[in-house]
Order: sequence, then structure tokens, then C-alpha cells
Amino acid sequence: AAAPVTVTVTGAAGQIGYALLFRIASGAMLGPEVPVKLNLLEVPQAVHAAEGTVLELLDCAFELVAGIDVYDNPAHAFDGASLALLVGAKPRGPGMERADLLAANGGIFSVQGRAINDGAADDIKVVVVGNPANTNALITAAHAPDIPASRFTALTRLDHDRAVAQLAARTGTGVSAVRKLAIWGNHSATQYPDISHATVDGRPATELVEQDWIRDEFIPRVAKRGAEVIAVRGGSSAASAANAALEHMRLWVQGTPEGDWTSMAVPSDGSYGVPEGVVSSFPVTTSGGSYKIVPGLEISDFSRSRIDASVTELQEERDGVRALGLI
Ligand code: NAX
Repeated sequence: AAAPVTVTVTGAAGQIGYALLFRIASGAMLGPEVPVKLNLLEVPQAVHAAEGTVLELLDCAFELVAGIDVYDNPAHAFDGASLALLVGAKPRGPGMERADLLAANGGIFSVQGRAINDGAADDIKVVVVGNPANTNALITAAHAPDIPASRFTALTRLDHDRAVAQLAARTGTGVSAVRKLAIWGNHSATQYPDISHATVDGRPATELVEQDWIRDEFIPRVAKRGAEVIAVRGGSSAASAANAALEHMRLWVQGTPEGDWTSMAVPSDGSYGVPEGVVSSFPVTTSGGSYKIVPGLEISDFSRSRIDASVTELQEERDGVRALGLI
């Protein structure tokens, strides 16, 4: 049998953690052949609740689970980790300014970055889910100088999946007919869901929907979908976020299908005019455990202005954490 892969999940007692852990344990992320060792990280006051989730994980008798441990110490939780899903973050409280939020999360992600640097496996792959996800990934990478920055990514696959679902519904097709959709920029309301290169059943999506619909309905609906879920469900996206985080990792490890790509927020290599180092979402293909930003796409003036607006926001976030001494 294959050796177990150590997977660290932070925020394990939260609602995304609850939706995520059972699916990882069932083999949905790494496949039915790969045993997993689960390392759960929580803050001390939530360790007890995480231990409750462990009771339920054990009660599933998942054959692929090679062990589960709960920690409140990041150094222990990331020891030997090959995959890390950083879900736990400090939510914005009442009256909290953006700088306060960045500072609170800076404290969390700098410590976790150091722990990953010191203890994780050489092939560590990190996805940050906790918001502000792109900038939290930047902070984490900055505190792990011995690990290539490219290993630190942030989640925009949820935005990607939301966009695929909206386009499929509009064109009256199934989601599997939609290819090559892209999310650019920040996981925030400024993100740019881009269908300019997308196809639906092999036909260019731009021939099937109106520009007005793209601009006035599709883009804002995808970008504000998180708020829509909160308004209707009375709680923020949890199972869909967990599913997307799992897909992000599954595709990174197992590869994107021929003729399609995914969206991942990754440290820019300067592609498409996004300043180097900024953690921005791009269309990427994956294979053999690494990813590549899709090269050579034509960018329209409309796309250019949308990408620039979101990247400007990311640069402001980067300047903010730099001013706080967090990177
Ligand atoms: P919850 O509040 O239910 O759970 C968060 C958990 O993280 C809590 O149990 C908390 O104790 C734990 N935590 C806090 N600080 C920690 C630390 N330093 N180490 C370990 N654990 C820590 O939030 P949930 O709904 O699960 O959402 C988690 C994060 O995902 C939030 O930051 C949220 O904004 C973000 N999201 C990101 C999305 C994305 O697409 N990138 C979409 C969904 C979600 O909104």
C-alpha cells in the first residue's frame, strides 16, 4: 500500500472544516488508493470541538485514514505535511478596520508560514482559504523563505465553479459543457470572472450570451455570490467552499483535464502585466504536481481594465501588510 500523505487542515472546528474533512478522509481529494494522515490545527479554545469532529471521523471507519491528530501548536500540526489547507482565519468583527483585519491575520499566517518552513515536507503544497485569502497567502510565503513561493496559493476555484454554474444555467447546458473559464485577480468583489476564452459545447461562450448580461448580471452575481449565499442561507458558504478547496488540491496533485484549465491565485511571475510576487488569480493548467499560468491569451480592453482594477486592490493590500511589517 502507498505511504500515507500528511494533510494539515487549519480551522478544523469551523464550518468549512466540517464540510471538508470527511471528504478528504473518504478519498475524494487524493483518490481511492492514497491513505491520509490528518493533522488538524485549531486555536486552544476550539480544540475540544475539533476533537468532537474527530469522534465522528472515526465513526465513519474510513479505510484510507491512517491517523488523526488535533493540535493547537502550528509547529506540530505542519510537521511532515505534504498538503496544507489553511482555512482558519480571523473574521472581520464589528467596527474592525481593514488594517486591524490584516494585522490580526498577519499574526496567524506569519506563524503558520514559519512552521511550514521549518517542518513541512519538501513537496509541500499550500492553499489559503481564510480571508483575505490572496494576501494571507502572500504573508505565509514571506515567512517561509526556504520554500519556493510558488507553493503558496489561494482559493479562487469557488469563484470559478460559481461562474461555470452561472454560464451553464444561462446557456441551458450542463456544467460539463463549459470549458476554459477564468477568474482573474483577488478573491473579493473586484475579481474578474472572464468568459472571453470560454467555450460551451465547443462554441465560443461570447457568441451565446450578450455583453450586457456579462457586464451587468454575470460578473456582479459571481463576484457577490458569497453575500447572496449569506442572505439566503443565513450563513456563509461552507460546503461549496470546502468542495472548491478540495478541487483546487485535487487538480494541483492529479492534473487538469486535457483541453481545460482551472483558476488558482498564485504568486505572479509577471504574466499579463500582473506585478511579480502579487498573489493573483490566473487561469492555470496543472500536471505532475506543478501548475503553469496559461500563456498567450488575448486580453481585450474590457478584460484589461477589469484585471487591472482587481490587481490594484491586491497591490494596496500588499502595501498595507508591508506597512505593518508583516512581509
Ligand atoms: P468559521 O468561523 O466557521 O471557522 C473558522 C475556524 O478557524 C474556527 O474554528 C476558528 O477557531 C479557527 N481558527 C481561527 N484562527 C485560527 C488559527 N490561528 N489556527 C487555527 N485555526 C484557527 O469560518 P468558516 O466559515 O469555516 O470560514 C473560514 C474562512 O474561509 C473565513 O476566513 C472565510 O472568510 C473564508 N472563506 C473563503 C472563501 C474563498 O473562496 N477563499 C469562501 C468561503 C469563506 O468565506
